[in-house]
Amino acid sequence: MAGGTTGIFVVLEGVEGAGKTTQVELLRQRLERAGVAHTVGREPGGTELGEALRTILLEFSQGEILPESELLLILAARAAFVREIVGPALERGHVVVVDRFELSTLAYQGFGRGLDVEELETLNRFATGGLRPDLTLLLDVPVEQGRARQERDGKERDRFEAGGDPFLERVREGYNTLVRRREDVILLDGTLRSEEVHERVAGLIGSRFPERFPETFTTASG
Ligand code: T5A
Repeated sequence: MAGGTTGIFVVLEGVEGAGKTTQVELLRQRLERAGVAHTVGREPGGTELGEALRTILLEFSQGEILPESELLLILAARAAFVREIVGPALERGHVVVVDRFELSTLAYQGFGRGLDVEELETLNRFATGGLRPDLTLLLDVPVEQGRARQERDGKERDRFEAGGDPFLERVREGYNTLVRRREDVILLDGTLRSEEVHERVAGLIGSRFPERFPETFTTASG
């Protein structure tokens, strides 16, 4: 288990509009129905400091944020999130489900912004104190499909989305490179219907950690 604790740490990843938030919510509902103690969160965010930094990261418009500064703001939020939320929840034996974590940093700040990926891994370890997810599920959708979903919602472009398609294409390719390097990251087809993606997510988690979930967790609709 992550960091020698008793809980399970699961992360949802993917480009904008891949369906992470939807899947975190469906999973939260299913964990609740199954009576499994859980904590959900998102990055950047999850703590008072993290949410304040999230506002800067997504909305700052008074000038440029350099990639190095962006990285350090993200890591500052992560350091708080891990120590105040994730670590204590894992200690209590919770299943912790998080919308984005360190893989986002490698994909966005590494492959997207061009910072050195190995250096990012070192800095990530500093921010997390070495805590790693037990399982990361990468929802893959084409960039234009993710954007179309957001446009359908009327969502305004944030500072990352303003990077445009070439930036987001590098991020998506980065994710797909990382998934080939990492055994703890599993690729899922995010273009399927939400309910279908959810059944796959629940099935994967249930079969990966059978000791933690009642059998009903993996059967249809939990
Ligand atoms: N960031 C973050 C970094 O650069 N580095 C880091 O280390 C970290 C942690 C956070 C930003 O921060 C950056 C990356 C991000 O740009 P965010 O708002 O948390 O921003 O992330 P977004 O990806 O922009 O969030 P979205 O909410 O837009 O995307 P989701 O969560 O992937 O998508 P979701 O679930 O909200 O769905 C979007 C729409 O699609 C529909 C939903 O109903 C919704 O309308 N949908 C589907 N439609 C059809 N089929 C499906 N399977 C669907 N799933 C969802």
